Amino acid sequence: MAMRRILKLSAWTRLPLRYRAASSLSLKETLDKTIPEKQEEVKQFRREYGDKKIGEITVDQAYGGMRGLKAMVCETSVLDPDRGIEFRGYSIPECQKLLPKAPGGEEPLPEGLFWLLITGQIPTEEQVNDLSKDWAARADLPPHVVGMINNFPNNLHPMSQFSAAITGLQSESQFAKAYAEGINKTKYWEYALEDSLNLIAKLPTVAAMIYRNCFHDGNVCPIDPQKDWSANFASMMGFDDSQFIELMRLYLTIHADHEGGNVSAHTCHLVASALSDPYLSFAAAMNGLAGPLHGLANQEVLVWLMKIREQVGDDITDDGLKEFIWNTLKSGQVVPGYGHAVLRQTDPRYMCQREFALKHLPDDPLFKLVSRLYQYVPDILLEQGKAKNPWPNVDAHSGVLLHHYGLTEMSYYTVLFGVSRALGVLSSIVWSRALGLPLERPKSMSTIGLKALVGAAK
Ligand code: CMX
Repeated sequence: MAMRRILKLSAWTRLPLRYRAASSLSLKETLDKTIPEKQEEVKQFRREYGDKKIGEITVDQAYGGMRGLKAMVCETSVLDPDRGIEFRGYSIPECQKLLPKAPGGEEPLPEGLFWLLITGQIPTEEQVNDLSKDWAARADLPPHVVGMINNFPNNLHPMSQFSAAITGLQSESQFAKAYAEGINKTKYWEYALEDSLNLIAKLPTVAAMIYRNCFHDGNVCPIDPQKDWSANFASMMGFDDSQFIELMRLYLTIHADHEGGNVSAHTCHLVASALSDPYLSFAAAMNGLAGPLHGLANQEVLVWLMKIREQVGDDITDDGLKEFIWNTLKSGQVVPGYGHAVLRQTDPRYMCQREFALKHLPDDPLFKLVSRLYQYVPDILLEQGKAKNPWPNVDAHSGVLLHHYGLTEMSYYTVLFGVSRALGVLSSIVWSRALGLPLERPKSMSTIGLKALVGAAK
C-alpha cells in the first residue's frame, strides 16, 4: 500500500529502472550502450513483423500533403492530436517537472531535453552540466563563417542568413570527412553525433551574430563556460534579464521536436538519408522552417498583432476584434498561429507559454490581446467551417513573450525556433544512421497513373 502511494508521488517514479540515467555515464557512453540494444530490438521486430500492413493510402492523401500517412519512423517524439507532443513519452508539464533546471531556475534546461531526446533517458544534473560545458567549449566559429555573417546585407532575412551560415559551417563536418576517407557504415552514427554536438554548440553564436548585426552594433560578447546554453545565447544577443533567460530555457525546450513528419524535421531526415552530413541536412531543414505556414508563423503572428494595434489600437472593442479576424479570412489569408496539420486541441506549447505569461507578465497589453484572440478566433474559424483545427498553435504565443522582454524584431523570431529545432532533428539523424535507415525515395504518381490505378473513367 505504502509502495503504491510512493509510486503515485511523481512521474519520475514511473520510469522503469532501465530508463533512468546512470549518473556516471557520459552522453557517448550512454549511446554506446543504448544503440546496440535498440538495433537488436528493431532487427527482431522487422524480422517478425516486417510484412505487416500499417495502413492504406487514399487518392486524397496523395494530393493532400500525405496527412495521416504512417510511412516513416521517428524515435524522439510522438504527436498525439489531442494530447500534443510527447518527448520520448513525456508531456511538456512532465518535462518541466523532471528535467534538470539551472540553480534557482524553474524552467527545464534544453540540454536536458536533448539528452532525453537522443538517449530516451532523463539525465542527471551532472550530465546536463557536463553537456552545458561541452557545448560552451565547442561554440567557436571558423573565421570564414564569421566573415560570411559579417558580410551579409541587412536586407537578407535573418532566416536566410542563418541557413547560409550553417551551410558555411559544413567545412567542419567530421561525418563528410570520415565518409570521404571510407569509414565503415557501422560508425556513421558516431560522426553524425560529433557533427550534431558541434553544430548545436555553434548555433547560438551564429544566431546571436545575426541578431547583433541586423539590429544592433554587431558586437557579440564571448561565451562564458560557466553558463548554460540558453544563458550564453541570451547574453550574446545582449539580454541579461534572469526572467528572459528563463523564458529562453523554456522556449528552446518546447520548440525542439514535433515528431518526424513536419516540414523541418522531414526535410532534415530526407536530406540526411542521402548521407548529406548534419550541417547540410539541418540547413535544408531551416529553409523549410522559414515558410509562413511553418516556423515563420511566429513572425506572422506578431506582424498581424501589430496591424491590429496600428489600425484599431489597444482599446479595440470585442466586435471590432471579431471584424478584424473576419476581414483577414475574407481577404483570403490565414489567421497566423491557429490551426495545425495534426493537432486537434490547443497546443500544449501554447498553454505553457500562456502560463509563463500569466505568471510573469499578466498585464502586458499585447498578452491581453493574445488572450482575447484565444477567446474569439476558434469560434470564428469554426463558423467559417474550413480549418480542421480552430485552436492556437505554438506560434500564436511565442512572439508576445519575446516582445515583452525587448526582443521586438519579429523577423528574427524564426531563428530562435530554428536554434531549438536543432535539438530534435539532429538527435533523429544520429538514430537514423544508427538504425541504418536507407535513402528515402517514396513512389510518386501522375494523375493519369492514379486514375488508372483506381479504375477511374478516362
Ligand atoms: N486560418 C484560416 N484558414 C485556415 C487556418 C487558419 N489559421 N488553418 C487552416 N485553414 C484553412 C486551410 O487554409 C484550408 O483551406 P483551403 O481548403 O482553402 O485550402 C482549410 O482550412 C483546411 O486546412 P486544414 O486541413 O485544417 O489545415 P492544414 O493541415 O492544411 O494546414 C496549417 C495546417 C498549420 C498550415 C494551417 O492551419 C495554417 O495555415 N495555419 C496558419 C499558419 C500557422 O499558424 N502555421 C504554424 C503551424 C505550426 C508550426 O509548424 O510552426
